[in-house]
Amino acid sequence: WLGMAGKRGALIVLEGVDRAGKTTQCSKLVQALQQSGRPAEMMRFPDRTTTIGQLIGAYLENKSDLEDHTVHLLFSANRWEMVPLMKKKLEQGITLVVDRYAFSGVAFTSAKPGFRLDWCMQPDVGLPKPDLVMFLQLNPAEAALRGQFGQERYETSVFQRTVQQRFEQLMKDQTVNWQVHSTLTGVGESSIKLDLHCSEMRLE
Ligand code: NYM
Ligand code: MG
Repeated sequence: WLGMAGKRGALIVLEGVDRAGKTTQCSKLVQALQQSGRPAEMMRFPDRTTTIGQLIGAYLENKSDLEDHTVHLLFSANRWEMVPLMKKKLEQGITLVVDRYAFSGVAFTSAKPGFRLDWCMQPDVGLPKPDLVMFLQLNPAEAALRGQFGQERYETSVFQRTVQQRFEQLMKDQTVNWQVHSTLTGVGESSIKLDLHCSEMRLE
């Protein structure tokens, strides 16, 4: 664990298209961290348990329709409402492993027609900036093995291909500490390098 000086926890985000295996890798990472004696907890976005999260959940399950800008802002609000808790935990020295963050917010909404990347990024400006963002790369062979998509909104191959392209655009941002991992090998803990100096998301 290079560069993890001081006692604040690290903010580690896992990103990727649907079915990339983020949830599994998040749990493994939390376990590995805990076993190495570092307090770690998992979080996920959207957090469907809050009032805002329930609106998002109904939308994703196709039980309600929401206007595209509106739901984008709800996803962002769902992150903002967790910021006080996230900051508290990080200050307590707890490392947070987060299943999706603002990058999913931008990648999914900007995959819809008529949405510009910079508009999509704006509501998340000022969120705690991750020390590391691990992008889980789902290769086509593996995707085929994982079978058909479920019933949730966005779960079509056509849409996911566009989402993947948006993620690739976002990964060009050199101010974000991106690391690409294959779903086949998963997230190894050896290669994690952390920079705990930056604190807020910016708009580049
Ligand atoms: N999603 C997730 C968004 O569209 N915007 C966001 O800001 C976030 C965090 O929600 N298809 C999408 C990506 C997924 C869906 O996520 C639900 P999950 O991890 O399957 O619960
Ligand atoms: Mg899903």
